[in-house]
Amino acid sequence: MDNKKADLIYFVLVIWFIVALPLGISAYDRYSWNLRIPQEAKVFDLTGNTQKGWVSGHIEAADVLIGSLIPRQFSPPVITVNKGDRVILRLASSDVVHGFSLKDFDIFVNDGIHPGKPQIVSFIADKAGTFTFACNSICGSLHENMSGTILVNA
Ligand SMILES: [Cu+2]
Repeated sequence: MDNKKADLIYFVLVIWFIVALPLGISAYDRYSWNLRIPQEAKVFDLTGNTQKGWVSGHIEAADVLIGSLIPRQFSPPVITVNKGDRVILRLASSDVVHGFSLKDFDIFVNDGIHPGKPQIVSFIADKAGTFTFACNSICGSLHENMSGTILVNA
């Protein structure tokens, strides 16, 4: 085999690794996340942001920047479920380290929700009522406003 051919094969292999490895990792990541989520569960995404508080849905840092240029209403999220539901919250951060507490259901994320490293919390909504969740990691001047509601219908 001449050198040029070997170079080309080597080049293709390197490119293949550069492309395939991250794709493989993210596919495996998604796969293993889904394994941890039961089919019947009610799944909600919440993203913590120092300016907007808890925001419903999955939001990247760039979306928040664009969102602050275009005035968009961010109201504290209300999550509505039925009594007996298995509730799964996927918690993410768009900026700094946030925390999460829902003390009525004994849920506390103590090691923080770091940007790029979402956390899952899971519980059974075994009592009806209106419950408040918050951020339990001091994340900025608006930390006190960082809350939302879980409404459990009987
Ligand atoms: Cu926070």
